[in-house]
Amino acid sequence: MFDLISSRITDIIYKLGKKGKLHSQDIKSATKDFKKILLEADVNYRVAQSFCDAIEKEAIGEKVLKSFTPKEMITKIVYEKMIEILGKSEELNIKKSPSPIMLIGLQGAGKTTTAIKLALFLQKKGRKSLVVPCDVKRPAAYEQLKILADANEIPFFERKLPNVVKLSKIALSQAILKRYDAVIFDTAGRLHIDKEMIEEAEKIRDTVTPDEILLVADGMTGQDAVNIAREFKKTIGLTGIILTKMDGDARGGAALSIRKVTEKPIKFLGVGEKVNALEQFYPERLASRILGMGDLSSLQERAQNVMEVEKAAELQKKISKGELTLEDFLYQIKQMKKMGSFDEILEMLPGGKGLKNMLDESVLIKTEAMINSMTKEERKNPKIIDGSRKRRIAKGSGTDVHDINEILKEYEMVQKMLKQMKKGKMKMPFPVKF
Ligand SMILES: Nc1nc2c(ncn2[C@@H]2O[C@H](COP(=O)(O)OP(=O)(O)O)[C@@H](O)[C@H]2O)c(=O)[nH]1
Ligand SMILES: [Mg+2]
Repeated sequence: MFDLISSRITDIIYKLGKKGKLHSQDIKSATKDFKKILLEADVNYRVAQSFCDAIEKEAIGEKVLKSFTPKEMITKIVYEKMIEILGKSEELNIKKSPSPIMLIGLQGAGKTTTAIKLALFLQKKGRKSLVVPCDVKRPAAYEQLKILADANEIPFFERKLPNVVKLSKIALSQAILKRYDAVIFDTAGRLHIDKEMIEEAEKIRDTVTPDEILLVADGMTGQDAVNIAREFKKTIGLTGIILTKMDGDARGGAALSIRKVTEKPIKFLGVGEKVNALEQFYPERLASRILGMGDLSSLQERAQNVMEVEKAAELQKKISKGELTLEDFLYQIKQMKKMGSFDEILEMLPGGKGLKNMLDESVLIKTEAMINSMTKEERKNPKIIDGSRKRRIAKGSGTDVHDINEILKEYEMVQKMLKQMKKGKMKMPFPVKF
Protein backbone atom coordinates (compact mmCIF):
# COMPACT_ATOMS: atom_id res chain seq x y z
CA MET A 1 0.00 0.00 0.00
CA PHE A 2 1.29 3.45 -0.95
CA ASP A 3 4.79 2.11 -1.52
CA LEU A 4 5.68 4.35 -4.40
CA ILE A 5 4.35 7.61 -3.00
CA SER A 6 5.86 6.81 0.37
CA SER A 7 9.35 6.11 -0.90
CA ARG A 8 9.37 9.21 -3.05
CA ILE A 9 8.11 11.54 -0.34
CA THR A 10 10.57 10.17 2.19
CA ASP A 11 13.34 10.65 -0.40
CA ILE A 12 12.58 14.36 -0.68
CA ILE A 13 12.43 14.75 3.07
CA TYR A 14 15.70 12.89 3.42
CA LYS A 15 17.38 15.20 0.92
CA LEU A 16 16.03 18.28 2.67
CA GLY A 17 17.20 16.86 5.96
CA LYS A 18 20.77 16.80 4.78
CA LYS A 19 20.80 20.58 4.60
CA GLY A 20 21.88 22.38 7.70
CA LYS A 21 19.25 25.07 7.38
CA LEU A 22 16.09 25.28 5.32
CA HIS A 23 16.03 28.14 2.82
CA SER A 24 12.81 29.16 1.16
CA GLN A 25 14.25 28.09 -2.19
CA ASP A 26 14.75 24.55 -0.90
CA ILE A 27 11.24 24.44 0.45
CA LYS A 28 9.75 25.76 -2.76
CA SER A 29 11.54 23.21 -4.88
CA ALA A 30 10.59 20.42 -2.46
CA THR A 31 6.92 21.32 -2.54
CA LYS A 32 7.07 21.39 -6.32
CA ASP A 33 8.39 17.84 -6.18
CA PHE A 34 5.68 16.87 -3.71
CA LYS A 35 3.05 18.12 -6.08
CA LYS A 36 4.49 16.16 -8.96
CA ILE A 37 4.47 12.98 -6.91
CA LEU A 38 0.90 13.51 -5.75
CA LEU A 39 -0.35 14.13 -9.26
CA GLU A 40 1.44 11.06 -10.52
CA ALA A 41 -0.25 9.11 -7.73
CA ASP A 42 -3.54 10.36 -9.20
CA VAL A 43 -4.41 12.70 -6.36
CA ASN A 44 -7.03 15.29 -7.25
CA TYR A 45 -5.32 18.39 -8.68
CA ARG A 46 -6.91 20.88 -6.32
CA VAL A 47 -6.22 18.74 -3.29
CA ALA A 48 -2.57 18.39 -4.32
CA GLN A 49 -2.28 22.11 -4.93
CA SER A 50 -3.76 23.18 -1.61
CA PHE A 51 -1.72 20.56 0.24
CA CYS A 52 1.52 21.87 -1.25
CA ASP A 53 0.57 25.51 -0.72
CA ALA A 54 -0.14 24.80 2.92
CA ILE A 55 3.19 23.05 3.39
CA GLU A 56 5.09 25.85 1.69
CA LYS A 57 3.36 28.55 3.68
CA GLU A 58 3.93 26.85 6.96
CA ALA A 59 7.50 25.73 6.30
CA ILE A 60 8.61 29.16 5.16
CA GLY A 61 6.72 30.99 7.85
CA GLU A 62 7.63 28.65 10.66
CA LYS A 63 10.14 29.80 13.19
CA VAL A 64 12.56 26.93 13.07
CA LEU A 65 12.29 25.46 16.48
CA LYS A 66 15.63 24.98 18.13
CA SER A 67 14.89 21.45 19.20
CA PHE A 68 13.95 20.32 15.70
CA THR A 69 16.26 19.47 12.83
CA PRO A 70 15.15 20.57 9.33
CA LYS A 71 14.15 16.98 8.62
CA GLU A 72 12.00 16.81 11.72
CA MET A 73 10.45 20.17 10.93
CA ILE A 74 9.45 19.25 7.43
CA THR A 75 8.26 15.79 8.46
CA LYS A 76 6.09 17.33 11.12
CA ILE A 77 4.56 19.84 8.71
CA VAL A 78 3.92 17.26 5.97
CA TYR A 79 2.44 14.89 8.53
CA GLU A 80 0.08 17.53 9.88
CA LYS A 81 -1.03 18.70 6.45
CA MET A 82 -1.57 15.15 5.31
CA ILE A 83 -3.84 14.53 8.27
CA GLU A 84 -5.72 17.68 7.39
CA ILE A 85 -6.54 16.35 3.93
CA LEU A 86 -7.35 12.87 5.23
CA GLY A 87 -9.73 14.20 7.87
CA LYS A 88 -10.59 12.81 11.28
CA SER A 89 -11.27 9.14 11.72
CA GLU A 90 -14.91 8.33 12.22
CA GLU A 91 -16.42 5.25 13.74
CA LEU A 92 -19.24 3.32 12.18
CA ASN A 93 -22.46 4.95 13.27
CA ILE A 94 -24.80 2.35 14.66
CA LYS A 95 -27.41 4.22 16.60
CA LYS A 96 -30.58 2.27 16.05
CA SER A 97 -31.30 -1.25 17.04
CA PRO A 98 -31.09 -2.78 14.55
CA SER A 99 -28.97 -0.34 12.65
CA PRO A 100 -29.59 -0.35 8.89
CA ILE A 101 -26.42 -0.07 6.82
CA MET A 102 -26.71 0.37 3.07
CA LEU A 103 -23.85 -0.49 0.76
CA ILE A 104 -23.96 1.20 -2.63
CA GLY A 105 -21.55 1.36 -5.52
CA LEU A 106 -20.74 0.20 -9.01
CA GLN A 107 -20.63 -3.44 -10.01
CA GLY A 108 -17.36 -5.11 -9.11
CA ALA A 109 -16.43 -2.47 -6.55
CA GLY A 110 -16.60 -5.03 -3.76
CA LYS A 111 -20.03 -4.49 -2.15
CA THR A 112 -20.91 -8.15 -1.63
CA THR A 113 -17.49 -9.04 -0.25
CA THR A 114 -17.56 -5.94 1.97
CA ALA A 115 -21.04 -6.83 3.31
CA ILE A 116 -19.57 -10.00 4.76
CA LYS A 117 -16.38 -8.26 5.91
CA LEU A 118 -18.49 -5.71 7.77
CA ALA A 119 -20.70 -8.36 9.36
CA LEU A 120 -17.58 -10.13 10.60
CA PHE A 121 -16.08 -6.87 11.82
CA LEU A 122 -19.23 -6.18 13.84
CA GLN A 123 -19.32 -9.74 15.08
CA LYS A 124 -15.86 -9.25 16.60
CA LYS A 125 -17.34 -6.34 18.52
CA GLY A 126 -20.13 -8.57 19.78
CA ARG A 127 -22.75 -7.32 17.33
CA LYS A 128 -24.90 -9.59 15.21
CA SER A 129 -25.82 -8.59 11.68
CA LEU A 130 -28.23 -9.82 9.05
CA VAL A 131 -27.07 -9.53 5.46
CA VAL A 132 -29.69 -8.83 2.81
CA PRO A 133 -29.27 -9.40 -0.95
CA CYS A 134 -31.03 -6.48 -2.63
CA ASP A 135 -30.12 -7.22 -6.23
CA VAL A 136 -33.37 -8.92 -7.14
CA LYS A 137 -32.64 -9.08 -10.86
CA ARG A 138 -29.41 -11.06 -10.84
CA PRO A 139 -29.78 -14.55 -9.33
CA ALA A 140 -25.98 -14.79 -9.22
CA ALA A 141 -25.85 -11.81 -6.85
CA TYR A 142 -28.15 -13.61 -4.41
CA GLU A 143 -26.10 -16.79 -4.65
CA GLN A 144 -22.78 -15.01 -4.14
CA LEU A 145 -23.90 -13.36 -0.92
CA LYS A 146 -25.53 -16.56 0.32
CA ILE A 147 -22.41 -18.65 -0.26
CA LEU A 148 -20.20 -16.14 1.52
CA ALA A 149 -22.67 -15.72 4.39
CA ASP A 150 -23.05 -19.48 4.87
CA ALA A 151 -19.31 -20.06 4.74
CA ASN A 152 -18.81 -17.49 7.49
CA GLU A 153 -21.90 -18.32 9.50
CA ILE A 154 -23.43 -14.90 9.02
CA PRO A 155 -27.27 -14.71 9.18
CA PHE A 156 -28.60 -14.32 5.64
CA PHE A 157 -32.03 -13.05 4.55
CA GLU A 158 -33.25 -15.99 2.45
CA ARG A 159 -36.53 -14.81 0.98
CA LYS A 160 -36.65 -13.98 -2.68
CA LEU A 161 -39.03 -11.19 -3.63
CA PRO A 162 -39.27 -9.38 -6.96
CA ASN A 163 -39.93 -6.05 -5.26
CA VAL A 164 -36.85 -4.62 -3.60
CA VAL A 165 -38.81 -2.15 -1.45
CA LYS A 166 -40.94 -4.93 0.00
CA LEU A 167 -37.88 -7.10 0.43
CA SER A 168 -35.96 -4.52 2.41
CA LYS A 169 -38.99 -3.73 4.56
CA ILE A 170 -39.52 -7.38 5.47
CA ALA A 171 -35.81 -7.89 6.07
CA LEU A 172 -35.77 -4.96 8.46
CA SER A 173 -38.78 -6.24 10.41
CA GLN A 174 -37.20 -9.67 10.63
CA ALA A 175 -34.07 -8.07 12.04
CA ILE A 176 -36.14 -6.23 14.63
CA LEU A 177 -37.92 -9.43 15.66
CA LYS A 178 -34.72 -11.41 15.90
CA ARG A 179 -32.95 -8.58 17.70
CA TYR A 180 -30.08 -8.17 15.33
CA ASP A 181 -27.77 -5.23 15.94
CA ALA A 182 -27.31 -4.37 12.29
CA VAL A 183 -28.87 -5.08 8.90
CA ILE A 184 -26.51 -4.83 5.96
CA PHE A 185 -28.18 -4.19 2.60
CA ASP A 186 -26.11 -5.31 -0.38
CA THR A 187 -27.65 -3.23 -3.16
CA ALA A 188 -27.51 -3.77 -6.92
CA GLY A 189 -24.65 -2.18 -8.80
CA ARG A 190 -24.24 -1.34 -12.45
CA LEU A 191 -21.23 -0.82 -14.63
CA HIS A 192 -22.01 2.89 -14.75
CA ILE A 193 -24.12 5.17 -12.63
CA ASP A 194 -27.60 5.17 -14.14
CA LYS A 195 -30.99 6.52 -13.24
CA GLU A 196 -32.54 3.16 -12.49
CA MET A 197 -29.84 2.20 -10.00
CA ILE A 198 -30.06 5.56 -8.25
CA GLU A 199 -33.85 5.40 -8.04
CA GLU A 200 -33.79 1.89 -6.66
CA ALA A 201 -31.23 2.82 -4.02
CA GLU A 202 -33.27 5.89 -3.09
CA LYS A 203 -36.33 3.71 -2.57
CA ILE A 204 -34.42 1.37 -0.27
CA ARG A 205 -33.01 4.37 1.55
CA ASP A 206 -36.48 5.84 2.12
CA THR A 207 -37.80 2.47 3.29
CA VAL A 208 -35.14 1.57 5.82
CA THR A 209 -33.78 5.04 6.80
CA PRO A 210 -30.21 3.84 7.19
CA ASP A 211 -27.78 4.95 9.88
CA GLU A 212 -25.07 4.54 7.31
CA ILE A 213 -25.07 4.82 3.53
CA LEU A 214 -21.62 3.64 2.62
CA LEU A 215 -20.18 3.95 -0.82
CA VAL A 216 -18.01 0.98 -1.70
CA ALA A 217 -15.51 2.18 -4.28
CA ASP A 218 -12.56 0.53 -5.97
CA GLY A 219 -9.48 2.32 -4.63
CA MET A 220 -7.43 1.28 -7.62
CA THR A 221 -9.44 3.49 -9.95
CA GLY A 222 -8.06 6.70 -8.46
CA GLN A 223 -9.92 9.81 -9.55
CA ASP A 224 -12.74 7.71 -11.06
CA ALA A 225 -13.56 6.58 -7.54
CA VAL A 226 -13.56 10.20 -6.40
CA ASN A 227 -15.92 11.24 -9.20
CA ILE A 228 -18.24 8.33 -8.48
CA ALA A 229 -18.33 9.32 -4.82
CA ARG A 230 -19.18 12.87 -5.74
CA GLU A 231 -22.03 11.67 -7.94
CA PHE A 232 -23.47 9.31 -5.32
CA LYS A 233 -23.23 11.99 -2.67
CA LYS A 234 -25.27 14.34 -4.85
CA THR A 235 -28.02 11.82 -5.58
CA ILE A 236 -28.49 9.15 -2.93
CA GLY A 237 -26.43 10.86 -0.25
CA LEU A 238 -23.53 9.30 1.61
CA THR A 239 -22.44 8.98 5.19
CA GLY A 240 -19.07 7.43 4.48
CA ILE A 241 -16.77 5.61 2.10
CA ILE A 242 -15.13 2.23 1.99
CA LEU A 243 -12.20 2.04 -0.41
CA THR A 244 -11.53 -1.50 -1.56
CA LYS A 245 -8.60 -3.23 -3.25
CA MET A 246 -6.13 -1.05 -1.42
CA ASP A 247 -3.83 -4.07 -1.35
CA GLY A 248 -3.36 -3.53 -5.07
CA ASP A 249 -3.20 0.25 -5.00
CA ALA A 250 0.37 1.40 -4.76
CA ARG A 251 -0.52 4.95 -5.75
CA GLY A 252 -3.15 5.96 -3.23
CA GLY A 253 -4.68 8.83 -5.19
CA ALA A 254 -8.25 7.99 -4.22
CA ALA A 255 -7.48 7.63 -0.53
CA LEU A 256 -5.65 10.93 -0.44
CA SER A 257 -8.30 12.98 -2.19
CA ILE A 258 -11.74 11.50 -1.64
CA ARG A 259 -12.30 13.03 1.79
CA LYS A 260 -11.36 16.54 0.78
CA VAL A 261 -13.40 16.42 -2.41
CA THR A 262 -16.55 14.82 -1.00
CA GLU A 263 -16.25 15.92 2.64
CA LYS A 264 -17.28 12.41 3.57
CA PRO A 265 -15.06 10.24 5.76
CA ILE A 266 -13.33 7.09 4.66
CA LYS A 267 -14.46 4.57 7.24
CA PHE A 268 -12.72 1.40 6.11
CA LEU A 269 -10.13 0.14 3.67
CA GLY A 270 -10.53 -3.20 1.94
CA VAL A 271 -7.09 -4.75 1.82
CA GLY A 272 -7.60 -8.16 0.25
CA GLU A 273 -10.04 -10.68 -1.10
CA LYS A 274 -10.28 -12.61 2.15
CA VAL A 275 -13.21 -11.84 4.44
CA ASN A 276 -10.99 -10.58 7.25
CA ALA A 277 -9.17 -8.11 4.99
CA LEU A 278 -10.92 -4.99 6.24
CA GLU A 279 -9.14 -2.25 8.17
CA GLN A 280 -10.69 0.63 10.01
CA PHE A 281 -9.38 3.86 8.58
CA TYR A 282 -7.15 5.95 10.81
CA PRO A 283 -5.67 9.02 9.08
CA GLU A 284 -2.80 9.35 11.59
CA ARG A 285 -1.72 5.81 10.96
CA LEU A 286 -1.89 6.18 7.20
CA ALA A 287 0.05 9.44 7.25
CA SER A 288 2.78 8.00 9.43
CA ARG A 289 2.96 4.94 7.22
CA ILE A 290 3.35 7.10 4.12
CA LEU A 291 6.05 9.15 5.81
CA GLY A 292 7.96 6.02 6.72
CA MET A 293 7.45 6.64 10.42
CA GLY A 294 5.70 3.34 10.62
CA ASP A 295 2.27 2.42 11.72
CA LEU A 296 3.14 2.05 15.35
CA SER A 297 -0.34 1.89 16.73
CA SER A 298 -1.49 -0.83 14.31
CA LEU A 299 1.59 -2.76 15.17
CA GLN A 300 0.98 -2.34 18.85
CA GLU A 301 -2.58 -3.49 18.43
CA ARG A 302 -1.51 -6.62 16.65
CA ALA A 303 1.26 -7.24 19.11
CA GLN A 304 -1.19 -7.11 21.96
CA ASN A 305 -3.21 -9.84 20.35
CA VAL A 306 -0.36 -12.29 20.43
CA MET A 307 1.87 -11.29 23.28
CA GLU A 308 0.94 -12.20 26.77
CA VAL A 309 0.73 -9.04 28.80
CA GLU A 310 3.04 -10.22 31.55
CA LYS A 311 5.72 -11.34 29.19
CA ALA A 312 5.53 -8.00 27.43
CA ALA A 313 6.02 -6.12 30.68
CA GLU A 314 8.94 -8.33 31.58
CA LEU A 315 10.58 -7.73 28.21
CA GLN A 316 10.03 -4.03 28.50
CA LYS A 317 11.81 -4.05 31.84
CA LYS A 318 14.72 -5.98 30.42
CA ILE A 319 14.96 -3.64 27.46
CA SER A 320 15.02 -0.60 29.68
CA LYS A 321 17.76 -2.19 31.77
CA GLY A 322 19.67 -3.20 28.66
CA GLU A 323 19.52 -6.88 29.57
CA LEU A 324 17.99 -8.59 26.58
CA THR A 325 19.12 -12.22 26.31
CA LEU A 326 19.16 -14.39 23.21
CA GLU A 327 16.29 -16.28 24.78
CA ASP A 328 14.22 -13.08 24.67
CA PHE A 329 15.40 -12.51 21.16
CA LEU A 330 14.02 -15.92 20.17
CA TYR A 331 10.74 -15.23 21.92
CA GLN A 332 10.37 -12.02 19.97
CA ILE A 333 11.06 -13.73 16.68
CA LYS A 334 8.35 -16.27 17.47
CA GLN A 335 5.87 -13.55 18.40
CA MET A 336 6.68 -11.61 15.27
CA LYS A 337 5.94 -14.63 13.14
CA LYS A 338 2.48 -14.84 14.69
CA MET A 339 1.78 -11.23 13.84
CA GLY A 340 1.83 -11.52 10.09
CA SER A 341 4.22 -11.65 7.20
CA PHE A 342 7.68 -10.26 7.71
CA ASP A 343 7.12 -7.60 5.06
CA GLU A 344 3.91 -6.44 6.69
CA ILE A 345 5.59 -6.03 10.04
CA LEU A 346 8.61 -4.22 8.69
CA GLU A 347 6.36 -1.81 6.89
CA MET A 348 4.79 -0.82 10.16
CA LEU A 349 8.07 -0.08 11.91
CA PRO A 350 9.63 3.37 11.68
CA GLY A 351 12.11 3.27 8.83
CA GLY A 352 11.05 -0.29 8.16
CA LYS A 353 10.43 0.30 4.49
CA GLY A 354 14.12 0.96 4.00
CA LEU A 355 15.04 -2.14 5.93
CA LYS A 356 12.80 -4.25 3.78
CA ASN A 357 15.30 -4.17 0.97
CA MET A 358 18.18 -5.18 3.19
CA LEU A 359 16.61 -7.92 5.21
CA ASP A 360 14.73 -10.96 4.24
CA GLU A 361 12.74 -13.52 6.05
CA SER A 362 15.27 -16.30 5.52
CA VAL A 363 17.70 -14.48 7.84
CA LEU A 364 15.08 -14.55 10.55
CA ILE A 365 14.46 -18.25 10.04
CA LYS A 366 18.19 -18.93 10.21
CA THR A 367 18.51 -16.88 13.39
CA GLU A 368 15.72 -18.83 14.98
CA ALA A 369 17.39 -22.13 14.06
CA MET A 370 20.70 -21.00 15.55
CA ILE A 371 19.21 -19.85 18.83
CA ASN A 372 17.23 -23.06 19.00
CA SER A 373 20.48 -25.02 18.82
CA MET A 374 21.97 -23.21 21.79
CA THR A 375 21.75 -24.44 25.34
CA LYS A 376 19.79 -22.42 27.88
CA GLU A 377 23.04 -21.32 29.47
CA GLU A 378 24.41 -20.09 26.14
CA ARG A 379 21.26 -18.12 25.43
CA LYS A 380 21.42 -16.41 28.78
CA ASN A 381 25.10 -15.69 28.61
CA PRO A 382 26.32 -15.64 25.01
CA LYS A 383 29.84 -14.71 26.17
CA ILE A 384 30.55 -18.38 26.94
CA ILE A 385 30.06 -19.34 23.30
CA ASP A 386 33.60 -20.24 22.29
CA GLY A 387 34.95 -21.84 19.11
CA SER A 388 33.90 -25.40 19.89
CA ARG A 389 30.43 -24.31 21.01
CA LYS A 390 30.08 -22.31 17.81
CA ARG A 391 30.93 -25.38 15.73
CA ARG A 392 28.37 -27.44 17.64
CA ILE A 393 25.63 -24.82 17.22
CA ALA A 394 26.41 -24.43 13.52
CA LYS A 395 26.15 -28.17 13.00
CA GLY A 396 22.91 -28.38 14.93
CA SER A 397 21.25 -25.58 13.01
CA GLY A 398 22.56 -26.34 9.54
CA THR A 399 24.51 -23.09 9.41
CA ASP A 400 28.21 -22.29 9.67
CA VAL A 401 30.46 -20.61 12.19
CA HIS A 402 30.47 -17.42 10.16
CA ASP A 403 26.66 -17.18 10.58
CA ILE A 404 26.99 -17.67 14.32
CA ASN A 405 29.57 -14.89 14.53
CA GLU A 406 27.25 -12.59 12.62
CA ILE A 407 24.30 -13.15 14.89
CA LEU A 408 26.41 -12.72 18.02
CA LYS A 409 27.79 -9.49 16.64
CA GLU A 410 24.29 -8.25 15.92
CA TYR A 411 23.14 -9.18 19.37
CA GLU A 412 26.05 -7.27 20.88
CA MET A 413 25.14 -4.23 18.83
CA VAL A 414 21.55 -4.30 20.04
CA GLN A 415 22.80 -4.64 23.60
CA LYS A 416 25.06 -1.63 23.17
CA MET A 417 22.27 0.40 21.66
CA LEU A 418 19.93 -0.43 24.51
CA LYS A 419 22.57 0.57 27.03
CA GLN A 420 23.09 3.88 25.31
CA MET A 421 19.38 4.51 25.23
CA LYS A 422 19.27 3.78 28.91
CA LYS A 423 21.98 6.32 29.57
CA GLY A 424 20.01 8.79 27.52
CA LYS A 425 22.77 9.22 24.96
CA MET A 426 20.59 8.21 22.10
CA LYS A 427 17.39 10.04 21.38
CA MET A 428 14.28 8.39 20.09
CA PRO A 429 13.38 9.47 16.55
CA PHE A 430 11.07 12.40 15.84
CA PRO A 431 8.31 12.39 18.44
CA VAL A 432 4.92 11.84 16.93
CA LYS A 433 1.82 11.46 19.01
CA PHE A 434 -0.24 8.45 18.05
N1 LIG B 1 -7.75 -7.63 -3.80
C1 LIG B 1 -8.95 -7.29 -3.35
N2 LIG B 1 -10.03 -7.74 -3.99
C2 LIG B 1 -11.25 -7.39 -3.55
C3 LIG B 1 -11.41 -6.54 -2.42
N3 LIG B 1 -12.75 -6.37 -2.23
C4 LIG B 1 -13.36 -7.08 -3.19
N4 LIG B 1 -12.47 -7.71 -4.00
C5 LIG B 1 -12.73 -8.55 -5.19
O1 LIG B 1 -13.39 -7.78 -6.16
C6 LIG B 1 -14.28 -8.59 -6.90
C7 LIG B 1 -15.66 -7.98 -6.90
O2 LIG B 1 -16.20 -8.01 -5.58
P1 LIG B 1 -17.76 -8.09 -5.27
O3 LIG B 1 -17.90 -8.08 -3.79
O4 LIG B 1 -18.40 -9.20 -6.01
O5 LIG B 1 -18.24 -6.71 -5.89
P2 LIG B 1 -19.71 -6.12 -6.06
O6 LIG B 1 -20.09 -6.34 -7.49
O7 LIG B 1 -19.60 -4.68 -5.75
O8 LIG B 1 -20.59 -6.85 -5.13
C8 LIG B 1 -14.25 -9.96 -6.26
O9 LIG B 1 -13.41 -10.77 -7.03
C9 LIG B 1 -13.65 -9.70 -4.90
O10 LIG B 1 -12.96 -10.82 -4.41
C10 LIG B 1 -10.23 -6.05 -1.75
O11 LIG B 1 -10.25 -5.28 -0.78
N5 LIG B 1 -9.03 -6.45 -2.27
MG1 LIG C 1 -22.36 -7.91 -5.56
